[in-house]
Amino acid sequence: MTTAALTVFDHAWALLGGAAWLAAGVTAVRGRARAGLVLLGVALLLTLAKAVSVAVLAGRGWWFVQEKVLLGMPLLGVTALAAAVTAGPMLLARSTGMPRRSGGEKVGVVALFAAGYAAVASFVTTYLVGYPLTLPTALITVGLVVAAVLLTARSLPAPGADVVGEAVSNAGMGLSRRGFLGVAGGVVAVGATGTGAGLSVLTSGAAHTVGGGPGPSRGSLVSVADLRGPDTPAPGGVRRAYGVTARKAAVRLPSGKDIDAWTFDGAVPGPQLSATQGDLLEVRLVNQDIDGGVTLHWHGYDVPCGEDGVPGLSQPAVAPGAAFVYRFRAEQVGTYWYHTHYASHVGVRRGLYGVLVVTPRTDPDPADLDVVVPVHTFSGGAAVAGVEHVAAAGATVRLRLINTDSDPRRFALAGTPFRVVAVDGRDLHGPGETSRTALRVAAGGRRDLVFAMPESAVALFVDGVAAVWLRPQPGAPDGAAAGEDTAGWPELDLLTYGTSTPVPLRTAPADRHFTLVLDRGLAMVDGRPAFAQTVNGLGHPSIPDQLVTEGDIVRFTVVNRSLETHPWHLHGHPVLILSRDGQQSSGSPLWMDTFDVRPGEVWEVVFQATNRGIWMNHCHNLPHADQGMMLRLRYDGVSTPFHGAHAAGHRHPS
Ligand SMILES: [Cu+2]
Repeated sequence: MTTAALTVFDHAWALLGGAAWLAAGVTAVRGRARAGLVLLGVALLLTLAKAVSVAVLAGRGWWFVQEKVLLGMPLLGVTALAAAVTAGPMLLARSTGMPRRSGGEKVGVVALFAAGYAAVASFVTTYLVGYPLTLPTALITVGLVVAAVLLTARSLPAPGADVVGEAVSNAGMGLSRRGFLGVAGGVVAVGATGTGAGLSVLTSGAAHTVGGGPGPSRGSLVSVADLRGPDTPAPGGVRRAYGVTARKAAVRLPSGKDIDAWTFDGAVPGPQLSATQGDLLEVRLVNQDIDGGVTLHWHGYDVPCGEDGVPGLSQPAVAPGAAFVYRFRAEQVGTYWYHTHYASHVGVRRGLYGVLVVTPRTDPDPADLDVVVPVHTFSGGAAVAGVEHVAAAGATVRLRLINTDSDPRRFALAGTPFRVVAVDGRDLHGPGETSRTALRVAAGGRRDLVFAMPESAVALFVDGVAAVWLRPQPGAPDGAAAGEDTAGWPELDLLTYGTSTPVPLRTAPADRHFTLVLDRGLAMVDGRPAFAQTVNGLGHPSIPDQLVTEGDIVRFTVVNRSLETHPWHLHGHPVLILSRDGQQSSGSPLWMDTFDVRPGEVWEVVFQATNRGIWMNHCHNLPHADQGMMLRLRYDGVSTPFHGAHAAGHRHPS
């Protein structure tokens, strides 16, 4: 069973168990002993089921169960046991008409409620707090459960007295009528929760984590503003100057619908920026009328930090009427894209993105037809649909697939075998031919496919819809490709695709190792409490910076505790995939800048810190990033003079 399914079952057992325990308590108060006995049995079974699911989940990793093992299960276990040994005999005696043992009844009923509160508390701590469990959280939880138990005990009628009405009225209105809070309840509730709350304030606010490496040195600071690209091309390269204007424009989608888009140069996608390896790219961005601001971030391209286009971190946002010039050498060959990084959950979705393709200086095997497919979804439909190309039979075709959305996309190429020659811009080693396999591409990710054009039509399906057609001659029929049911095709697993070749980084000991546990929970985001997308229980900008030293070999363990997919994206560095859920990468070395961590998955990745700066490290589901799921990787000795959107302690403009 998948870890995600186990998590769902664990939630279910906790909620159903809580309901059964509370129902048993209410039934016992009402004097319906037989029903109470049945509910007690059901509650015990559900508690047992929860214990089993927690035990299995523990085998998947401590991150998935820490709060359950340390807090939820002990609370539930103690109270369930107490309920079984006190309420069990009492209900059995009552339902069989045996003489009542005076005094024990109330204890049994209170124990049933206590188990119910514990089960609910177990669910709430998992759902709202998660990993890591902190002492303040544990104190607050225990304090609230004990207080609820004491309140219940005080509100219950004396043994033999009647009945539900009184209990209910005590619970509901007794507060003002009788001073219903007991001294003990007050002390426990206020004491534990107050201490917990106080501790949580005192212990919050770590500025950075060091991942087992040394802390910050007192070395002289370099500003990211000075980490700019060269202003000359590499020998043999040329200077390629582009001007790109961000502006609002009406755009007609292939569906025929007109939308009010935010564009680069009035089109979506924006202009394709092309270069040959070694060229100098010089891109002058002008913001005509995009409120708030705009920047250009070179997704997956390892530019110097000052060119990275993160507002408030590597530059100020480019305000309406202002401009910014980006300069960097096109050293990396491959398929990339650029997009605004200012309130990007809004800006990219509305159209502020474009394509960047860098080709090798000498290509021994150039494609006859080279097609870029930047998939983007607007509320009025897709930006890629109904596209047609012609390539003569036998011609080499290269498709550059780019997912510019915030959700994963499923691509399927029907009508021909193909090879996946590059992932996230980086060439694969020994990619074999495959056919009738689908490609899942993370938000922000890219795949380059190459195939020889057959004598019949080829269709590229995106999420089950034929979006791009390639025909051997104009008007050639759809043929067999049209009828392919690509939904049933298996997904190509890149961890086993291609052939292995040694990469020293794979086995080198890590200088620093950071664990990122992704989840949802209550956390502060930009100074406000929210049901946030969290990293290690915290939301941006409260998540500590990850500190690295230039040259460090840095390992990430990325754990997804949540029930949503998180496409993880580190700026400025590709990461080498080591394993997913313990399965080692055994195919081609797999370098990615955006990897999809699905619910319940654990990824191990490694990279070398060779690009000085302060870099965003975030979920590329852009609404998730906005809801807290982003942090910074900071090189020792680097500072930023900018502040705002992505600097710590400032409100994210949106
Ligand atoms: Cu996410």
